[in-house]
Amino acid sequence: MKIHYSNEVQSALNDHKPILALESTIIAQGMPYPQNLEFAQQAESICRDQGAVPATIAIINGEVCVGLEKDQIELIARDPSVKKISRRELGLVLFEKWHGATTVSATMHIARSSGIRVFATGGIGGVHWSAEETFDISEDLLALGSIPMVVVSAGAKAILDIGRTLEYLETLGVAVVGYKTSEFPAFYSRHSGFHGIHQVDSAKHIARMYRNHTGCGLHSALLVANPVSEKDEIPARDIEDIIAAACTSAQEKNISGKKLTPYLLAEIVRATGGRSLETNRALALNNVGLGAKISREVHK
Ligand code: PSU
Ligand code: MN
Repeated sequence: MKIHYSNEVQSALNDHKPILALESTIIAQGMPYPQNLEFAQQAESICRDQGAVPATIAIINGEVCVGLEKDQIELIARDPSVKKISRRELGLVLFEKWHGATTVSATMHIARSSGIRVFATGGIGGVHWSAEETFDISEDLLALGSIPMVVVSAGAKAILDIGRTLEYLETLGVAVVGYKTSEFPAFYSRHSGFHGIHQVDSAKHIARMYRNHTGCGLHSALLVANPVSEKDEIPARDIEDIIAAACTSAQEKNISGKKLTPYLLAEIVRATGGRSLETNRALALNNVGLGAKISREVHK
């Protein structure tokens, strides 16, 4: 795979500086313009403040880009022709010379090929409600099962069946730890009701655990579940009905496949009058902050 590195990322690679991978589907399909652009810029500056070099990953004109220039981030944030690209579609988007925003699975693949070991997202994809009928299970899970990186996420998106997502993560051999919690967080909310995951309290310990994980010859990811802060969360009881209504509305409109997650997120933003967008931004930035700290520890 031919990769184009931004100047900033190229010099970080040369100088062996800590780098944090960031995805672009959260920008192009996960949030509306202009809040998405503001988010993408904030994510990069938080990362730099924490002492890591941000590598936002996307496909521009069929070229794999690790680290984006200002105008490229703007393109991803506002050009409606930017497609949502998961790992299996990489060859296709390169061949067609399209613009592509990379999901967790595609971002992990590219980051790993660049030698980047730590990645922060908002919430990973997983097993959707009614997956027993629709078979809608995100390729993110397979990438987590097969790429040995540290991935920081606010649990799994609350639009998913979290219990089944956790079971599937086990099947795939993904190591799951909670940052300062033993309860798997539910994206917008700190609590999911799924207790008993291993708690880790510092970036240093996560980096050590990751070294042990890969040292055992394991090729799966270490998923760090990082709950949104109390002040930014939407308690589960306030959002449950809204999520259920969004899922019903998607069913009625026959929205499925890769359109489903962006549709549900947008519906929830509409139904909460923008509150869920604020929470999404806060939780993703929180993950970037922790991801940058872990990346520094991993690079020591
Ligand atoms: N986190 C967010 N918003 C998002 C995503 C993550 O806060 O939009 C994206 C990620 O790119 C993830 C994708 O890979 O949602 C999952 O899509 P799907 O359910 O179609 O696999
Ligand atoms: Mn899907």
